[in-house]
Amino acid sequence: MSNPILERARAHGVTLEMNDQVAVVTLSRPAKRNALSDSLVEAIRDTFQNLPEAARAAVVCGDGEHFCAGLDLSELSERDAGEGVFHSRSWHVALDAVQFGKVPVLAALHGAVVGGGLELAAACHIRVADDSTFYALPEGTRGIFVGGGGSVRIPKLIGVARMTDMMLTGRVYNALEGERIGLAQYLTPAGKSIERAMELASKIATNAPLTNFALMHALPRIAEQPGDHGYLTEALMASIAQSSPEAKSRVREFLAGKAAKVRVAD
Ligand code: 1HE
Repeated sequence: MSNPILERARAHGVTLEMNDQVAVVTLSRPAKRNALSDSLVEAIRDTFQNLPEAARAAVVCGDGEHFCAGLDLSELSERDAGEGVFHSRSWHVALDAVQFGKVPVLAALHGAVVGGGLELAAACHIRVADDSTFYALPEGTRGIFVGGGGSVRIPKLIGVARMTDMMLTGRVYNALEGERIGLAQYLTPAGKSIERAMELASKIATNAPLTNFALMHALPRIAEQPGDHGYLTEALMASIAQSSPEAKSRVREFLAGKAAKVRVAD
């Protein structure tokens, strides 16, 4: 890999491999359970800001027994209030690079998905968990608060009440409960989340790029707009997407009986 920014990210514990059109991004600090040090957060930002042109989807996963243990607590000790604000804002930039980057991102989860690890997972577009996955927000019990966009993103997945409970009581959700309440959209047997995420990513990579763009960049903004504004944004986005040659040829293929029908999965 020749990009020096990606080389630096690799040296700081984030590796990137291309698997056909899917960028596989791995948190690679297993001895510390992929705890998010400042340099790891920077490496996530740099990797997602510099995905290869060929990437059409990405999967983010963690090396070792856990997806991610959250903030590296060893770096927390001496930060004052001002430094804390800038630290949190640097996470916002990094996780925005995941959510609002070039391609849809799937999180392949296993083991601990806690604190900042859950904030990272929540910045992804789809979460695929395996049976070993568990979720927690131990910030409450550590005397701190989320700082990586979790208070914006996590209530959108599970609601304010459940997030409040997780933080007030230290409640840990297991894999099945996590899927049931909306922390993950897919659940696989242990060790299979990466495989399933790769299958889904390969499928997503074949979508029309403008449709993927609309889902990543327009849908979350429309969902935040007053309904009346949302209808207008939706109409604009829909007309841009449907006017692309790609959309027209896909619809022609269906009408000619050459495209896949909608079917219930096996
Ligand atoms: C760490 C961290 C970490 C592990 N920072 N070093 N996050 C937490 O409060 C979660 C804290 N971690 C844990 O509860 C557990 O480590 C796990 C459940 C994730 C994994 O348990 P286990 O038994 O597999 O590993 P371990 O033996 O606890 O940890 C292995 C090593 O990783 C050990 O270091 P060692 O030098 O003694 O080998 C741990 O100290 C180290 N380690 N987690 C630093 N988090 C933007 S704001 C976000 C705010 C938050 O994320 S708060 C939540 C922080």
